[in-house]
Amino acid sequence: MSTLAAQLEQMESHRSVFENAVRDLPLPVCKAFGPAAAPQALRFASQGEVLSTRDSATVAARFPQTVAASGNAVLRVAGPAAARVSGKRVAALFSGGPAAGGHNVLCGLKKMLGADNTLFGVKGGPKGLLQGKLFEITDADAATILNTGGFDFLGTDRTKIKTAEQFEQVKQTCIAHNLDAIVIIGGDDSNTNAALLAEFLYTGIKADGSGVQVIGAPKTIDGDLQVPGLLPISFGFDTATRIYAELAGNILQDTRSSLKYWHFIKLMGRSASHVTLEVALQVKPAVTLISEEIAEKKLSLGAIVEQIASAVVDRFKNKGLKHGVVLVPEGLIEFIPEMNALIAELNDLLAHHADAFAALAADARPAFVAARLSAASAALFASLPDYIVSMLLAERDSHGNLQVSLIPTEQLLSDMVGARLATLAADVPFATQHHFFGYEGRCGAPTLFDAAYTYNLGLTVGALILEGRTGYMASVSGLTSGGEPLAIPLTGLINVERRHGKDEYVIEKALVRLDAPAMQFFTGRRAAWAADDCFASPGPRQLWGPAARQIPMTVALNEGAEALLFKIGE
Ligand code: FBP
Repeated sequence: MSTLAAQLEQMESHRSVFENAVRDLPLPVCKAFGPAAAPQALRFASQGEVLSTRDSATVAARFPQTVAASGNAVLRVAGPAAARVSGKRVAALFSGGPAAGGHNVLCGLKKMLGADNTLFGVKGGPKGLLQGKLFEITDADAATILNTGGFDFLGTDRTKIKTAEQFEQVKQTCIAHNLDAIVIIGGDDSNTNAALLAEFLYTGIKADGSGVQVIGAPKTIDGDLQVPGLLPISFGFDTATRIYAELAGNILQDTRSSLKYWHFIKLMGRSASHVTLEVALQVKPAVTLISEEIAEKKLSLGAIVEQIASAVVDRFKNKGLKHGVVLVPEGLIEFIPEMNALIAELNDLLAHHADAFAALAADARPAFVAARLSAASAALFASLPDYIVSMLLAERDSHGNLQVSLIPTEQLLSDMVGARLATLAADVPFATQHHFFGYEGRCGAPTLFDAAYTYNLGLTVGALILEGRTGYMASVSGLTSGGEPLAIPLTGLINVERRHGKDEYVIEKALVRLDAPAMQFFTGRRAAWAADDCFASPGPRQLWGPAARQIPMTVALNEGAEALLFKIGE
């Protein structure tokens, strides 16, 4: 075999030139942990910051043990741990959609637990926990997965642990593996599940009557798990938005080169428009829709179409431009008031008539639903193209959410803009292309920001477990000023929300605030971006060199940072 052929074979199974190099990338750690080579365990204490929500009283009644223990107080570092804890058995799992940096949470956790405690990985997400699919994570495993993207080391799923039987199964897994702690690396729903498990497992699990600790870690590319002043962003957001921004930047460059297309780009992010706002700030396209603004201004579908059509006409008439880019947030459809009312009716209807609906043939379902809708919603439903109707009736995910990633809003908008232009300005050229950037961004190699952030999150999770804490989500704040590990009491974030026709405990999604500095900056610039080509091409993400330490622009603006650089450990 030639030398080249041998080299190529050696690259199989995550051994590309890049993957080999990236494993050696040094990661900074927050000063509180001491030397990066041997991070120290920590002692946490409350400084009197107590969290509350509008439903705190109801939550306290549902979570009496964890609320009594934490007092819903935030924990900050009080110094190094007094003594080394050993013999703990900890199981960690991924929950929900993948996000870059998950592997580094495991690596940071493994490093903090050290050789005298045991870390298990749970295969296949919460379902794997129910089934007891645990295996020990070794130092060699951690060295292999360090700085690599994806969740493929463990896998993930969207099982929500909600029935008494499921809680009992978790208990049996804890007993069978003699666990001391469970780590749930997930988004808002998964961290709500972590709070429920922390309460359920609080006492009486082990032979001596003690419980099993539960700690969450904030993951989701959507960026909608944020706590002002305490959790600036969830991990995975930076990597996903940098990947989308690179692709959108390439498309903008193409529009200016080929001079003939309007590209409609839908961006993942579920309900919140954080991803879309971040990509817009990075590439400066002609039109960007922000769902939260559309809801606030109560813009109808027709008004949104009118707005895009005007931009198309103005760019052509004023500058002769036949091209442009429209960014569309994934969850837009739920924020258009008349669509939101329709979806709410559909959610209730599908929950209450689940069996009858499931028994129908696919082509009979729209009529079954239409007959049970209010007059306004039925009229809207009848006006929508088949490709939207079938997706509105598609199965909800296990948390009761409409699967917005399946709805081709970008196609709907461009079809409607095309139809509007035919009557408004038939002389204006309007050729279109459509894209959906979503899955491409979830499993890429983490940016240096996500790699460092998640490693420090893992260290924080480990320190909380060694200190015996339960019912908290680990966080690292102060990302542009050194980084500060802290713990947020999960019950301090929980509200009661109507889902699937029932009241449920949830951590509310953090949506884009119209008065947030990042949004304000965007609204101040967007008219200029619409009038002419002002785009920037952010290029591929960098792990070495001057562009490596960039942080998300929305985070920098919202946190009042002085520059676009993260400074963990400095
Ligand atoms: P999480 O909130 O679980 O991290 O999921 C994020 C996400 O990527 C959303 O942006 C998207 O709507 C959804 O997952 C897609 O889910 P699925 O992987 O089940 O298709």
